[in-house]
Amino acid sequence: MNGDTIGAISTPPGSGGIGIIRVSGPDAILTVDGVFASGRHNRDNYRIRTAHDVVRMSAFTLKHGYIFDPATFPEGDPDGMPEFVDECLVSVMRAPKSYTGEDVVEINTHGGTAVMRRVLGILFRAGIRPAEPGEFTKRAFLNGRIDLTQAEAVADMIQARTEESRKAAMEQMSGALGELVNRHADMIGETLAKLEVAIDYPEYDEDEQIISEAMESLRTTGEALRELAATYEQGRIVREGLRVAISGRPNAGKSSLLNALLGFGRAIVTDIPGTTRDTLEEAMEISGYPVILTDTAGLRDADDPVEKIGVERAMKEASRADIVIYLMDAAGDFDEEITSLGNILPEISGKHIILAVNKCDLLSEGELDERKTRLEDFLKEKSAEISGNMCDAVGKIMYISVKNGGASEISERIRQYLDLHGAGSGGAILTGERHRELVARAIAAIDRAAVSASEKRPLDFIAYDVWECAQALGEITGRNVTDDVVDKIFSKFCLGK
Ligand SMILES: Nc1nc2c(ncn2[C@@H]2O[C@H](COP(=O)(O)OP(=O)(O)OP(=O)(O)O)[C@@H](O)[C@H]2O)c(=O)[nH]1
Ligand SMILES: [Mg+2]
Repeated sequence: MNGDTIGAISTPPGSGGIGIIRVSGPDAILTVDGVFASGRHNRDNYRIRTAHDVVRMSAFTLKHGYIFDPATFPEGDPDGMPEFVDECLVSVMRAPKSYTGEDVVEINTHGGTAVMRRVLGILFRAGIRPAEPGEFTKRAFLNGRIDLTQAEAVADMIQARTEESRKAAMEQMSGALGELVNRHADMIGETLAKLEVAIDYPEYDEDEQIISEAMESLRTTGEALRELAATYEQGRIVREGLRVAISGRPNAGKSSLLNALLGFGRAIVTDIPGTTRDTLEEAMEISGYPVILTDTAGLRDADDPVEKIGVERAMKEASRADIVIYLMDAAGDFDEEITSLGNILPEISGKHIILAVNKCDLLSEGELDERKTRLEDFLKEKSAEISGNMCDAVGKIMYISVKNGGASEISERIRQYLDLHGAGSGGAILTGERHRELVARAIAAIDRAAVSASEKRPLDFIAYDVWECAQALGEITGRNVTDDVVDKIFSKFCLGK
């Protein structure tokens, strides 16, 4: 248990209907008691000093009253009243049944900057200290209320901007990931204990049997961890968002598409090729997932130095995207369009590509058919050199008109992609890079143990790798982590959480 009592504003900065100041620690109740007068006792100097309105509260109840500044009792006037700072509601949670596992008092004041700053100042003068970012949640972890994955999920929940991100955070906060990891950590722990016994008592000559049992158990854990590791890609989309770059030659209608997808005129659109020169990023939500859309400069051999940089950035953006929407201008010089497509294909071959021919409204049916044939013939010819993803896109070339609602067909494609690659039906998924690294470390240790076993190396070799696996798993849930790791995790939290 921590000896000191901490306090912070837990609601976001700025003005709001209410603001919550949270106080946690052994002196939480007494400290707030000393600066609070219940609505019944606020007119009576003697009652204010002696009623102990907060101390008398039962856990999980609310009391209405006033926060006063004890420094403002007038000197030399035994009947004098202190200054009332704000009208408020106070709630009490008693250890160990609270968020932190300690005594917690929350003061709901009006949500103004001056009010909350003043109340917090009064509490600091009364002896509590400012909480560090994430310190309430850190105490919940240190006091064993939650494991480390649950604590991290609290930060994810606060940051979640879309429905799927919220769901993933909720799943992890309820302990799904921690339970899965702990289950396997326990199994690994048992295996390790058996190996250690065998090492300590070599006279029982059962190594073969022990090793084969150990390998069986390691195999089970290895499979589960591999399955878990495979969810990271979904987890990354949930957490960081799906990156979608809009790419193509100047004037293809990229910025028009961005605007149409977003539903407002974010990017400048003109009929002058080379309008967009910088990359332009905007977040949106599709199917409950965060999607980061990027409009880019049209790809061409630019003379203008600024445009040149823009084209470089456009290429970079395409190469780091999950999905590249490649737009072609049906009404433009189609030979040029096809040549440019041929040039960019090798650069984006690993991506999921949505290939769309835009401005089809400008062509007659005959003209459009002619272009379709040219493009499809070109891609067939190229198909030997292009990757699976691209072949997939070739079969699904879109002929659209952004002017006439083509963006909704594109967002439907993105939706389909997310249905396939998104988080799906729940269960533990890996959203954090820290977790991914540790799972990979645990898998690597299991693989090494398997090699040692098959090469009939001494038991301690195997035991060392099993230990290493247990360490990695323990670091995920926080059963064994260094203070440095814990500090680093919680320092990323916001103040008051
Ligand atoms: N007829 C027609 N015009 C379109 C369509 N989509 C875009 N345009 C027009 O094409 C022109 C270029 O559109 P932009 O969205 O600026 O094209 P861009 O690809 O961003 O161009 P750069 O920024 O120069 O690379 C504008 O005049 C748009 O109004 C469409 O589907 N049909
Ligand atoms: Mg543009």
